[in-house]
Amino acid sequence: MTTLSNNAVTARAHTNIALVKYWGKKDENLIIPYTGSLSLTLDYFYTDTQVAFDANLTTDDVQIDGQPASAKTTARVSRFLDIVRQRSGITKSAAVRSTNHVPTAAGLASSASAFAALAAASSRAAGMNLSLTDLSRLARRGSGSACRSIFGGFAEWQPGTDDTNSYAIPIKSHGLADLRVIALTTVKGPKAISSRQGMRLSVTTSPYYPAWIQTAQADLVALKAALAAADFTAIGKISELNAMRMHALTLSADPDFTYFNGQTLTIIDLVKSLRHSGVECYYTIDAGPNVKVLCQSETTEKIVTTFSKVLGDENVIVTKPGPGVQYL
Ligand code: 2P0
Repeated sequence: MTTLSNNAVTARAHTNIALVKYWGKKDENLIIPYTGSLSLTLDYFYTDTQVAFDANLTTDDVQIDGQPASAKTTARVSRFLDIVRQRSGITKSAAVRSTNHVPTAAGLASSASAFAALAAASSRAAGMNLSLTDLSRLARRGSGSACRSIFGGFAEWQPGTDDTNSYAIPIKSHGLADLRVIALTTVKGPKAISSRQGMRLSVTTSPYYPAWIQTAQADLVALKAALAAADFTAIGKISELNAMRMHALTLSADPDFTYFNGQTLTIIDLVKSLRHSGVECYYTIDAGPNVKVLCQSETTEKIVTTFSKVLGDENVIVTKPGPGVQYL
């Protein structure tokens, strides 16, 4: 990445995968969720973002992966930068250069790593020196899941009730060093409904949404106990069930929708048959057709071999727990 100017700041943030998911906002403007969520930050996929506030610019100049960002993306970034400008007192526009380190075909770029990196780089470029808690609060304003990517390893987003108390905290874990997440990329289907739209539809039309609030809260308590006990089986079971409960909200919305495609269902079946044959693994799925498989290092090779045959080597990526936000 070329350096913008002497006062440019560059930050790196990694993506995260939620094991107990965030699905629904109580406050859409401040991004306050109905329920807490808990994720694992991954080492393999990350975003590097450089920000420089520049008196010579009349509007924010945003480039992603070497290309000018679309008007819609630039407007979203500018709305976020407005929060930073308001808090820091800076009035200048900014140059933003962002690079996603994701295999090009995989389509695994994430708003979590993007807004975590943007929050870190832009706040420091504006002269603010925020605590990790305040960085998490700021990242949340860009994209809810970004508040968890401030931290490495496991992170819990505590829903809170307003801007001051809705942020992620790190969750310590011991005995889970050999946990692996295998990212499986499926064929691209028709453009998926965005998470934002999908959540709104689920909250406003699924008759199961109240049940989601209850079960997600119970899943979070159970997952934290499983993490404290380093109980891989319990972690896997809770994660899989929670993912399917989230996807049940899409199927029960009006109009109904799904993020799954045919390959998603094939992968689910394969994970279950691997498990029945004694290879312990579990799946989780976000707002798209790709699947992430949770396993331990000893079974990774067998699982990779199985899925490489079905999806091709380039669509099977092994990831490990990754670090929190860093300045480069
Ligand atoms: C999660 N997802 O917990 C859930 C599970 C997708 C499925 O957070 O509207 O991009 O920007 O707050 O963070 C994706 O939603 O949504 C997401 P906004 P975000 O990871």
